[in-house]
Amino acid sequence: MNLLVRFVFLPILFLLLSSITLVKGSSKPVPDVRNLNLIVVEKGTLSFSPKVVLVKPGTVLTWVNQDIQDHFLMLSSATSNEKTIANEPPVNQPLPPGTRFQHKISHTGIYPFFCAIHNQMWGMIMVDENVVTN
Ligand SMILES: [Cu+2]
Repeated sequence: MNLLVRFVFLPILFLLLSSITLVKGSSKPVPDVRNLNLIVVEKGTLSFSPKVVLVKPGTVLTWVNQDIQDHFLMLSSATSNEKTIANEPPVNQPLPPGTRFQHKISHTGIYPFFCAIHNQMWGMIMVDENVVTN
C-alpha cells in the first residue's frame, strides 16, 4: 500500500498540480472588449476578431471581411429574452471578400453569430445597458 502511494498516487498528484500551475502561468490578460463595435475577419484566419464584444443597446456593429474568400454572417438573439427575440430579427448576410456589413442592435441580450460556411468561425455580441465607457 505504501509503495502504491509512493509510486502511483503521489506522481499522479504531482502531475495534476504541476499542470494546474502551467495553465495558470500561461494565462494572458483578458482583452477589454467593452464598446468595441468592429469585428474583422483577417485574411486566412478563419475567425472573427474579437470573438466577443460587450456593447450598449443602440450600437451599430460592423463586420468586415478582409479575407480573400467568402464568408456568410448569421446572427440571432435566440438565447435572449422573449422581448429581444421578438424585436431583433435574425441576420443572414453574405460577406464577400472586401465587403463590410453594418447592423444596429437596439435591445439588451446575447447574440451569438457564426459563419454559415465555416463552422469554426463564431462569436458573440453581449448587449447591456451598464457597459462602462473607457
Ligand atoms: Cu466563413
